[in-house]
Amino acid sequence: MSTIQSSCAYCGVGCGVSVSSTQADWDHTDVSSLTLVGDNQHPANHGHLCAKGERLLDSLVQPNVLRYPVLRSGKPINWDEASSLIADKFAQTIAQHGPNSVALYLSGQLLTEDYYVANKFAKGYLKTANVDTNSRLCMSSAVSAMQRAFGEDVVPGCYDDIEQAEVIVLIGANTAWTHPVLFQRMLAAKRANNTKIVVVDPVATATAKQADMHIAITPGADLALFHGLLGYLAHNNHVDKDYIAAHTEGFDETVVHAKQLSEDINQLAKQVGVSATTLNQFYQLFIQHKHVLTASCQGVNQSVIGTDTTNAIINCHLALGYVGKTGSGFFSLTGQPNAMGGREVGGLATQLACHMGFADGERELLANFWCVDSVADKKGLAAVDMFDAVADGRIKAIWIMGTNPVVSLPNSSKVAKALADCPFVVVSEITPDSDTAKLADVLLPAQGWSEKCGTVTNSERTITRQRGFIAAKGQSKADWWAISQVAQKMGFAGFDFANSASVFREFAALSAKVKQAFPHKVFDLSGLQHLSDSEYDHLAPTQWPIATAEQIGQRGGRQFTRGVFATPTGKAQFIRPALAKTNEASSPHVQVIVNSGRSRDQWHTMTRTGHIASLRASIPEPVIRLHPNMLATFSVSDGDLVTLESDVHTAASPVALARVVTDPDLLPHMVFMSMHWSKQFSLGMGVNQFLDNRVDPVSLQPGFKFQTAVIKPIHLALQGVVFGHHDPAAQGLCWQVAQTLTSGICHHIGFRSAQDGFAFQASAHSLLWSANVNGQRVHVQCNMEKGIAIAIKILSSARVDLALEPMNAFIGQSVDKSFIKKLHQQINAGNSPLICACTGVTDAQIADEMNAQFDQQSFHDGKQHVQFDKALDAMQSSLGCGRQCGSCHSEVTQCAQQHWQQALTYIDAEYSTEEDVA
Ligand SMILES: Nc1nc2c(c(=O)[nH]1)N[C@H]1C(S)=C(S)[C@@H](COP(=O)(O)OP(=O)(O)OC[C@H]3O[C@@H](n4cnc5c(=O)[nH]c(N)nc54)[C@H](O)[C@@H]3O)O[C@H]1N2
Ligand SMILES: Nc1nc2c(c(=O)[nH]1)N[C@H]1C(S)=C(S)[C@@H](COP(=O)(O)OP(=O)(O)OC[C@H]3O[C@@H](n4cnc5c(=O)[nH]c(N)nc54)[C@H](O)[C@@H]3O)O[C@H]1N2
Ligand code: SF4
Ligand SMILES: [Mo]
Repeated sequence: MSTIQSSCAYCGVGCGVSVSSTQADWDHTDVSSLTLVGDNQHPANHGHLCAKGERLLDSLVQPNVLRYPVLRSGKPINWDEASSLIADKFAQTIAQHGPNSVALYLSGQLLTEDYYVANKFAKGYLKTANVDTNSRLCMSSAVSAMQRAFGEDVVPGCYDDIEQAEVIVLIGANTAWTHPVLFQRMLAAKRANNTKIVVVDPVATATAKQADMHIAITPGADLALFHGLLGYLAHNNHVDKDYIAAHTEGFDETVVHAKQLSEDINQLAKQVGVSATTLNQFYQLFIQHKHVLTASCQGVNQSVIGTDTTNAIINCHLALGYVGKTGSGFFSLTGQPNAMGGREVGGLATQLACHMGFADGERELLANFWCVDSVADKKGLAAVDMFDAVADGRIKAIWIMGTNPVVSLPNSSKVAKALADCPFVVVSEITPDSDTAKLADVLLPAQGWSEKCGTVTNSERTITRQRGFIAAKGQSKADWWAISQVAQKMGFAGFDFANSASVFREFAALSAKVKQAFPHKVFDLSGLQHLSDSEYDHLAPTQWPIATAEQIGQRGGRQFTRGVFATPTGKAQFIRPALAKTNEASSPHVQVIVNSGRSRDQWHTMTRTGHIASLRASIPEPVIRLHPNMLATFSVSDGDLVTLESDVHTAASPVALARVVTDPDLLPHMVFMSMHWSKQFSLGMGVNQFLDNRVDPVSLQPGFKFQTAVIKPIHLALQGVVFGHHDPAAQGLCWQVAQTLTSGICHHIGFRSAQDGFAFQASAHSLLWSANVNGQRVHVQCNMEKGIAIAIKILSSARVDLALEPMNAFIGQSVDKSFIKKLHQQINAGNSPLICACTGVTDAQIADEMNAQFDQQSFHDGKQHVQFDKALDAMQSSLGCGRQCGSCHSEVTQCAQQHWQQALTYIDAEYSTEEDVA
């Protein structure tokens, strides 16, 4: 048995994984001979993983992997042809229209080596800074705020602060689902040290439910909340005057405004959306405790006032004098595994490598280092502007790498049209199925996680080696290699890298030069510039700054601890927010605010997790969560299908976007839809087609979380599921969602006209009958070929709840009397929703076990003495649910509570009936 250490492919927690193989030869290992566990040596996770991390190996068994370069016509070509074609097209476009007519759009899921080479290619040789990344949609408000306050994009704290904090405030972060391993660490700190967890989120999320305090904030009011806090601290004389005087600038101007805001606490509380008592309690936490850690994520970043809001949070820590001190200060939770690495190499159009800007001295240093006359002379176009420029023809050739912008950018239909019309689109992907890949003129096969090799940097500045452990499929190549090929074909020197180690060494050497020239910068990889190939291969997780080789494998620790910052004066900056701005509705006809984000078990546009049956089971179809009070306003009921209508998108003949699920955890007037759905999985596509692309003026990050739209019900005559053969282009399909099961794929379908529904895949060789699911009449059609079931269609007037896996097992069986009887029974049995993805435990199993516990306890101790906590514990011990990765803990508890309550109500009813009879 041999083992390789690597890092998880998903979120910015950056967990280490250990992959073991029973075969000695790693190059030819197939996935089935591998096992994966959390790396207990890794400082980020100490062996823990979440449900997505645990299923990393399943993600490799993809239905459709891209194996060779291919043209839009479908014609495969070889790498030599592909790189020549790209080099020619880019060179011609630049010759005719100038360097800014081309662009690269990258991703926080690329490795640092890929990112470095892409930046060198564009900014150093193509002479354009039109290189942006999906991190613009993700981290740029935090980046801009840290640059403004600290002078550099440097997260001061580290994960160890979690155990040192007395209070952890999570702002706009559903950490229980999105950074699960860190959240488990926070819960452990809560159990061990009584750490208070506070969640600021308009939604009572799974995270909020496990917190000590939930501030159900009015969307966008975080700025008022934290600017008000600064005023409150000043009013109460609870600011560190010495620290402010010695280490900061701009306090006086900022605090004047803050004090005005907090003067009338009742008015402020109203603005924030909480009671004055709650607001006072929240503010007092900052006075009563020294060690308060705040951590923010997309609820803050993805806002048109995201940068000001983040600075308002940082201002409070500066006023308290707590930046870079143990267990306190500001922390930014990064989204993607290498969002931080991308920022280090200058992945954003608004910066150059190693945290440099476009000042003359910085550009000169870079040009000298790369041995070119000059580098790009000004900032390039950021994501949203970049695709606007593609749409209006300013950009004529674009290379998209490791991201799916047709799904993930706001106003996505415009992005799709822009790419369809763009003269030359290159997409580097691991699958040909992504919505963006479908629009590529040249599609390049990239090595994915498990094949590729390089480094990533997580939220706390720790660099971890991502190591390949499977032979690359077909002709797939590292992204840095693909860029280097094209660069060489264009005649550029400096792209003859032998391996990823040589790319990394060059980047670290550049960092050393930058540190030498600008010693106030914190970012420093000098200690890594002389790594040999073998040292690079064996590099242990290392936190930057790394000044000397002796520091390899160590933790660089907290930054700005001595109050010296990376600004020209060395002092941190208070930033006065532009208070005139608010997170206004984009339309005067406010109907609902559309909030969007993540689900627990899926990753982004689902290209890597949509095919994993166990991760698909919890939310099989796209849903829009809606407060129950709003159902009447939109004339919809739970389970109905709807679409949205907004200023940017009014579909002429709309298909259904999502199914309504009522959710009292939301504020009224707010709906939530996940960002995950796309054309690849759902005919209705995703939420981004309805969102406008307004951005924060400083960070240029889109305000995804606050948009307005109208809900439109879509009435279907028939809807249901088809197992086995499916015709996606059939007439009248208005709802179509593909779901991978362990044994195949089924499709959720719907028709506006009953005629179309009955006609769907009608065949002379089919059996037709009706059945009953929970009292609901359904139509069954079983198509056969040579006596074998090839398709089973179930349709009804409303949603049909079926156990999908056992239903699909009937496909491929001989159709005889016993088949029909069993199928009929299976349909009648209906279904129970999945609650825990790790163990596969369903609602029905939890109900059964809770009822059994209830009966047992009431038998022994009497009905008056039953204890929920005891039953919950016994149920979890028996079923194992909620105890593996822990991210579904709150859903398991809620589900158990519901069934417990039912059991109690049932008993009450029994008692009252008995009494009545008596
Ligand atoms: N399961 C899973 N985990 C992931 C990812 C994934 O796709 N799936 N993606 C990763 C990536 S790239 C990222 S960026 C992170 C994102 O991680 P998070 O930011 O934690 O996730 P989101 O669901 O985008 O949004 C967080 C919360 O912001 C809240 N919010 C909306 N408006 C406001 C507001 O005005 N104020 C406040 N305070 N809150 C508001 C939403 O209600 C939501 O609960 O997750 C990472 N982890
Ligand atoms: N409405 C709404 N929209 C959002 C958000 C939101 O909260 N709400 N969140 C935004 C945020 S924070 C983010 S980070 C983005 C994420 O959005 P995207 O970046 O568009 O989403 P992914 O699905 O991660 O796309 C990554 C693509 O890269 C491919 N890939 C995987 N590995 C490799 C590789 O090694 N090389 C190459 N070349 N390709 C690879 C995958 O197959 C996949 O298609 O979405 C943003 N969009
Ligand atoms: S928390 Fe989960 S998704 Fe994030 S890095 Fe760790 S295992 Fe991967
Ligand atoms: Mo992100």
